[in-house]
Amino acid sequence: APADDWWRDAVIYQIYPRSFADGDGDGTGDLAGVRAKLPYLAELGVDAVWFTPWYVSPLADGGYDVADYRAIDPVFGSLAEAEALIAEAREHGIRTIVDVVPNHVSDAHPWFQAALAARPGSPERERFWFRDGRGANGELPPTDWVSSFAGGTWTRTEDPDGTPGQWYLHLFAAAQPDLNWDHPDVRREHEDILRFWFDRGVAGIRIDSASFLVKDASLPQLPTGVIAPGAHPHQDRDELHDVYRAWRAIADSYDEPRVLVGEVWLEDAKRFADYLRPDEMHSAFNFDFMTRQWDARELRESAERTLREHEPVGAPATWVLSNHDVTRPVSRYGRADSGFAFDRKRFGTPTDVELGTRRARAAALLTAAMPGALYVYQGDELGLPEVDLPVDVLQDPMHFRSEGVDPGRDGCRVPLPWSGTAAPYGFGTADGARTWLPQPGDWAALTVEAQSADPDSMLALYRAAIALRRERHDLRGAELEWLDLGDDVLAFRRGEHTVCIVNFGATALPLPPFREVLLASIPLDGSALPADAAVWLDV
Ligand code: TEU
Repeated sequence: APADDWWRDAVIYQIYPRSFADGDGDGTGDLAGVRAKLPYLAELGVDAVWFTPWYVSPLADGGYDVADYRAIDPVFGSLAEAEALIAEAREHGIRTIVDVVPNHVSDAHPWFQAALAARPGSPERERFWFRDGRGANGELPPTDWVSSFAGGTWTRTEDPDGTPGQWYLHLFAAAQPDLNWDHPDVRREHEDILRFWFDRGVAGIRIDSASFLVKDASLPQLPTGVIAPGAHPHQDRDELHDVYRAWRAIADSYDEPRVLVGEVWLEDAKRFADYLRPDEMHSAFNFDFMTRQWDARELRESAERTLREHEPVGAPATWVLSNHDVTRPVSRYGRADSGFAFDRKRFGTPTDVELGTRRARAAALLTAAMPGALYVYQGDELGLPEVDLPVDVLQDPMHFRSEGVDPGRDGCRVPLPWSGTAAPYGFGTADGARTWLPQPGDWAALTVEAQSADPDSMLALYRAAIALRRERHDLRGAELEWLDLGDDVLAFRRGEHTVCIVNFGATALPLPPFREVLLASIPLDGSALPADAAVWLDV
């Protein structure tokens, strides 16, 4: 493929900077840490890294509350370091994707501070959604919309004299006021932010909450019953496409075109595909796959649907087993119901980590054999489980949903173990430094150091799979042919000579004739594929 098309079959590694690697030893990850680990990423074989937000932020939502989009938070480093990192990564053959958060800003952002200090109806307030409340004294929120985090989507402000004032809209936490995308300042500002990062050599952007942004300015109540496509007051509105067309034009204006990857959550296949039109985003995350159970029929249906949806628009499919918002695969695949990625309420239900690990290994081979781009969330290549953290250390605003029944998303955000046999496992080395979230005491065998020495480790499997994917021509194309090897089996051919088989059944599966085993998720005994295992064959 031409270099400009690198994103079509890339392996993209997601870095959550707070928890990846700690260069200054204060227990929080940083850019110095990432720079020191570039050889690790190069050896893993990834084509690009995507950084979740590294900008100046109060970190009320792990950085998805941005106070300054053009500067790096001092806890992570400086802009000069980010520029050095982008250039050094490129020398290792690794491109950089940054997260752009357009739906909202931090309540510490100067625009919001100015809006709070200004009068109702002032130009400063028009960049957000400030409204009077309902009720005799404005004591009721303007609408009954429900936040993705806790409670409603409106918070009441105080006037300078301390009396209750207007309300402002936030689809997420109260610390994340929503921007008004009808306002020209908001559009212009984000176009400038894009150029700012593209000019610094980033190869693309990941667009946060990309189907929100635009709201019905009349701010109606949510209709009851089924909402027709395009009729939702704050999701997937038609005007969004103008925003992304403008962004695409900016991305395409560079000699080496920049890539737009959207976080687009939509049930409707047609509406989803609209974001992938040739003059909009290059690609969007496919979340359907990770919300499915460990079941051959479900996963095949999901994969078929994804490939079918992408084909007509010419965009590559993407494969995502997890990210910083969902339960780690090793834990969810080890549950009796083999786990829906978002249902953390069942977090307390027992997990068989050994079974989960076995399945997560098979899932790694399954997704790495699919046509399209593969996303790997940091730590999944080490087979880290979800961590059952004590309630008093939880920081995620989502934790407060359901009165604390939901532990939130911190369990998949624990700092990575690099070396040694006890916490902090090479993360946060300064005297007495504690990692920002505590690591479990039993991670000695999961460190990069330990796994690098073990040819059967999860890390070794990921390295081998990514290397084969890169070398083997069959695994580069867009075609996939399903093979029928039984109800509990998922099998497909890629190119002429490569077959991937996953056995979801309870008993070993006799393999069809083959020339060579290219890679197996567990050691094979003769020519049978054990339960919960996957294999790549040369046929
Ligand atoms: O997530 C968007 C989103 O829709 C979330 O509500 C998601 O459904 C939830 O996290 C699933 O558990 C993005 C980011 O990925 C997330 O980390 C941020 O908190 C959110 O936007 C707000 O910026």
